Amino acid sequence: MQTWSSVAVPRVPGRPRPLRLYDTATGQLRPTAPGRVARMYVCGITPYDATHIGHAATYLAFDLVYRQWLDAGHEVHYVQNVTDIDDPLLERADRDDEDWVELGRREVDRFRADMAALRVLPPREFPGAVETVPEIVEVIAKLLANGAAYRVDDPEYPDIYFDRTFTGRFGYESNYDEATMTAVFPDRGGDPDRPGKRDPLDALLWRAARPGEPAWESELGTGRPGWHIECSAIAVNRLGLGFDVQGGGSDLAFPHHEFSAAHAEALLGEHPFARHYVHAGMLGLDGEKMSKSQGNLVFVARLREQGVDPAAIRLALFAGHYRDDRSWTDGLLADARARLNRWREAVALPSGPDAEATV
Ligand code: 5CA
Ligand code: ZN
Repeated sequence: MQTWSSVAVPRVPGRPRPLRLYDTATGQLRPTAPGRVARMYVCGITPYDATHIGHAATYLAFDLVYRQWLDAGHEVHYVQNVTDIDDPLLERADRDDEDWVELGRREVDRFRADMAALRVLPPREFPGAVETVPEIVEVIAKLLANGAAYRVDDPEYPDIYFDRTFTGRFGYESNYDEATMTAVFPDRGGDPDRPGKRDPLDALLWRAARPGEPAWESELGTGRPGWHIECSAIAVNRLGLGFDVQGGGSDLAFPHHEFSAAHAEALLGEHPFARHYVHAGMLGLDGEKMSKSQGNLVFVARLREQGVDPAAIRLALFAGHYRDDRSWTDGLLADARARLNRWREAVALPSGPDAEATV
């Protein structure tokens, strides 16, 4: 897919310091140690609704990683996917009696406009799941061939699953124990009760075609890819194994990043998928979880329509620590707007900002 427009990155005076990031897998704050080309994969949107302030917070966190590496003299190979075929997209299209392709296209357009307005640097590659179905199929076929994947015994819907015991490392990325995995799996796209699975936590790789659902013909049969394998295939085919940062919000630590890593490691027989697993905290609204069901989503586009300067949104989201779960409030935005005005006034002074003044 096409990305969005980039912006000039100013040179920052002084010597760059090595970037240290908290890694979920090891539970440590460790320096990133990229080669000449730093490699980063950040999980992209599922385009069934507009970009909310939580998405923006996560992409801004990784925008800082990108800019810090640039400042340190690295070239950055940044890949971000678009999950343009998955259950939530189909459910929304169904609800609104809209074509799922149209819905996805419109929301990706809006996402691009929001990211450009927030001056988030675009990824070098921005592939959608639909355009990468052939490469995902190839990866699943290899997993079937090497015994990491299996078909359920169901002649009507012969879905393909991943055997989570295959690599012997399952759980290393999230560090979740069995009870926690079992508790969160159904809420995050898992299907523990699907008959025929070897283990309730095994993840779907290929969903055989169901009536009325979009499907692709392939050597695996007619169907569509599961979610985790999408990111796994897209990442390894563009960045290789052992890339520097796998990123996303903390809701992706399990099962999504656990399985993305396990799939790739099972495919290539090497470890690790990524050297750092970096997770941004969840943004809520006034202390409540932001969710569609609660109807309390704050959309970036809506704020922009209301005349809020995107630089103030950026500043408000950077007012908190990227890893903390935190709340979006009117006060947070008001403070950021005031701070932005103060900074702009200071920069515009003929004498420049007063070094003694407090912010
Ligand atoms: N397409 C998948 C990833 S492959 C997905 O999770 N899409 S998403 O649209 O639901 O989320 C896009 C990104 O925003 C993900 O990195 C997700 O972790 C992050 N995100 C979602 N909700 C929030 C939130 N409330 N606060 C912070 N980040 C969030
Ligand atoms: Zn992903």
